[in-house]
Amino acid sequence: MYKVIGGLKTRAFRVIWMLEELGQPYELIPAAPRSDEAKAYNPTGKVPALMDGDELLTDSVAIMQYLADKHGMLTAPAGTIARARQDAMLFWLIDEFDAILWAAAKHSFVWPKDMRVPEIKDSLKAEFGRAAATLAERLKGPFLMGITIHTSKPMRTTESAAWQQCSSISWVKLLLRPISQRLPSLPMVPRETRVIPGISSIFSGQCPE
Ligand SMILES: N[C@@H](CCC(=O)N[C@@H](CS)C(=O)NCC(=O)O)C(=O)O
Repeated sequence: MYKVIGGLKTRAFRVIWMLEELGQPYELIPAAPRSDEAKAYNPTGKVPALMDGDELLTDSVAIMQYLADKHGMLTAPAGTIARARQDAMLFWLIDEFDAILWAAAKHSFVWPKDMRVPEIKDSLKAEFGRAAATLAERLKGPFLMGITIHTSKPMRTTESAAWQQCSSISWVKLLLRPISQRLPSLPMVPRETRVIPGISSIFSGQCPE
């Protein structure tokens, strides 16, 4: 059985969602970022990590793509044009949403106060607003990549739904409005998340760690 290392309020959520979608059993080892438990699996202390038998894998997107490839679901096959476009969307989301939100989170509540540089948030806000407007333009229907769900979906929905609940970065919700208007269901808890044990804690107004 797979072992997922990390908590639901971290990027481990993406891996858990993927395993739920794949119908694969897993054991959750709820290690906090940088905890001794997390370091026992990943020397950097970052979560998530995944144990597949004796093999340790790290980085949520790499783990999700590995699982999708291995089980032959939720992804375009490697070596196809569709896969290249799927990867392009994923990497764009990582660059333009994940990285910016993570930087904003670090300077808002993750890092100790003496390490935060609040002034940086104005430019992060501008960058995020530009990315959100671009994403709204890229949407051609209710899903990012057509009607098939795939690896970019957990990421997109985690970022948008969970972060919209996040009151510490007040502009996130505002700047995602153009996307929400095109995806009327986006602000709501996605249907699939209801089956994940403990998921309600993510959507209860707490910011991701
Ligand atoms: N790119 C990595 C980022 C992992 C990451 O930064 N995880 C956070 C929790 S969501 C963490 O462990 N932070 C602790 C740290 O940065 O030291 C992934 O997607 O798995």
